[in-house]
Amino acid sequence: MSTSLSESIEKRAKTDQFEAPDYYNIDELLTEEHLLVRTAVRDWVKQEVTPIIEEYSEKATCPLHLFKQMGELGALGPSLPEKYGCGGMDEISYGIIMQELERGDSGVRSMASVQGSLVMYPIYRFGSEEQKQKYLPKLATAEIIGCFGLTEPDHGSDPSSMVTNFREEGDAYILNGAKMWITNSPIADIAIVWAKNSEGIVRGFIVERGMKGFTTPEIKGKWSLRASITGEIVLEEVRVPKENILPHVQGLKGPLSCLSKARYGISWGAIGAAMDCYDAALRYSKERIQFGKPLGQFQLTQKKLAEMITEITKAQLLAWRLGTLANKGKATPAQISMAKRNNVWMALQIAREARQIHGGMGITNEYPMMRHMCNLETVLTYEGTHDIHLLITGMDVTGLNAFK
Ligand code: TGC
Ligand code: FAD
Repeated sequence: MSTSLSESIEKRAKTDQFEAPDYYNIDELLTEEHLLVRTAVRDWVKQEVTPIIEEYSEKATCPLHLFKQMGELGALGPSLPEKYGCGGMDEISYGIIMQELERGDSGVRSMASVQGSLVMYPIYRFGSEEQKQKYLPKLATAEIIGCFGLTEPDHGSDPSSMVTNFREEGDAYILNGAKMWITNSPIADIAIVWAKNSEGIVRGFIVERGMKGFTTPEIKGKWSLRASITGEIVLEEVRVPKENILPHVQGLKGPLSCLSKARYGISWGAIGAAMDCYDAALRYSKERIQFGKPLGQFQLTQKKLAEMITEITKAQLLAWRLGTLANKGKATPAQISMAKRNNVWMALQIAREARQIHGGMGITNEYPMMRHMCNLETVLTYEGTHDIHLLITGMDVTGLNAFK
């Protein structure tokens, strides 16, 4: 490592003075286990993510070495059972882990969300016992990396129109098609791929790296989520053994159930990004002097900070309540949509306001707002766009379906 890089890493490690806001004493609603998990992940983010993340983002490179460390932390599949090498934690702990990871960077949270909620969860929920034993322990430690292929070049918000298809041939299924915008695909050892048969029935498959006809070109040129690697999945007559189909689900509710799990995590994760921006802005507003007084003494700055903490507090309460429902298995997909939509939008607005409070300095990599802001444009789009989630709420309250 060059001296200047190691110096800058050391400086960033020292300057991560993050203090999480808790205006409504929400910590009192958390258990000792929740607080322990939070401390472990928060400390890890300070030591391992903050010092390097600007550099990796600028270079549009994924910090792959963090996967194994996240495995050791128990951040991959935290709420899946211990008997498969997973954390066996509750849904609030899972949410808190996502919050702390996204406080570091949305791309780092994405690495964990995809592995845990979109790869391990479908194998756990819809896989055979053999599949669970074969893949889950290795995914939990990041010995292998997975990705989730639902979106296609011509079918994003409307996955029911997917054209990726499979047919039966002897002891295998033959897959053809293409998936687009797939987090981790270029580095993945396995891919959960959703495809339709000639009758239009959607099934999930575990496709392994090395199967002939399976390729994963990288998508370059992203201004957002630059520390996360994204690619395509191309399937050309890929022969997938019959034992690699997910036996226990048919239809679109398979992939959509996985999305519910991941969207829940994002509703917590976005709070982390918002807290990081608010914390930076609050500190800066007390330090920066203009017109002979700190920025924080101007009413307009106070308005910005007061609105930020109000919105963060509302989002924290929404996530906590959703977590208590999820622990009882009672969080509905529509409730999850509301929290994902509200909390991501809230975080994006806070990133913008916090950037404004920093003036010109706010556009530099000395502060995290621009990186969070750019990342949050993706978070607003993936796992169902802002408007798709609004229409899910609209459908839930009216009983009328805007999609059909
Ligand atoms: P629809 O007829 O409403 O539903 C089909 C079946 O699925 C059930 N269902 C759900 N089940 C569990 N969780 C959910 N969230 C569910 N939503 C629907 C539904 O009950 C039904 O079941 P059944 O038994 O009756 O068959 O389906 P639709 O085709 O009308 O679609 C509705 C719509 C638009 C809401 C859905 O397609 C949608 O959510 N679209 C958005 C697509 C999306 O979110 N894509 C995300 C791709 S993955 C990703 O972005 C990963 S980023 C990862 C990272 O890096 O962090
Ligand atoms: P479109 O569906 O074309 O939507 C374009 C615009 O039209 C949006 O504003 C949308 O809200 C609006 N729109 C669409 N339909 C309606 C409607 N009925 N009413 C009103 N407005 C509508 N997918 C995966 O499967 N796996 C992954 O790992 C994954 N990772 C991703 C990583 C990144 C960095 C990104 C950017 C995306 C990722 N995605 C992944 C894909 C993501 O889920 C899709 O981008 C998203 O679902 C939107 O699809 P689309 O981009 O095709 O936009």
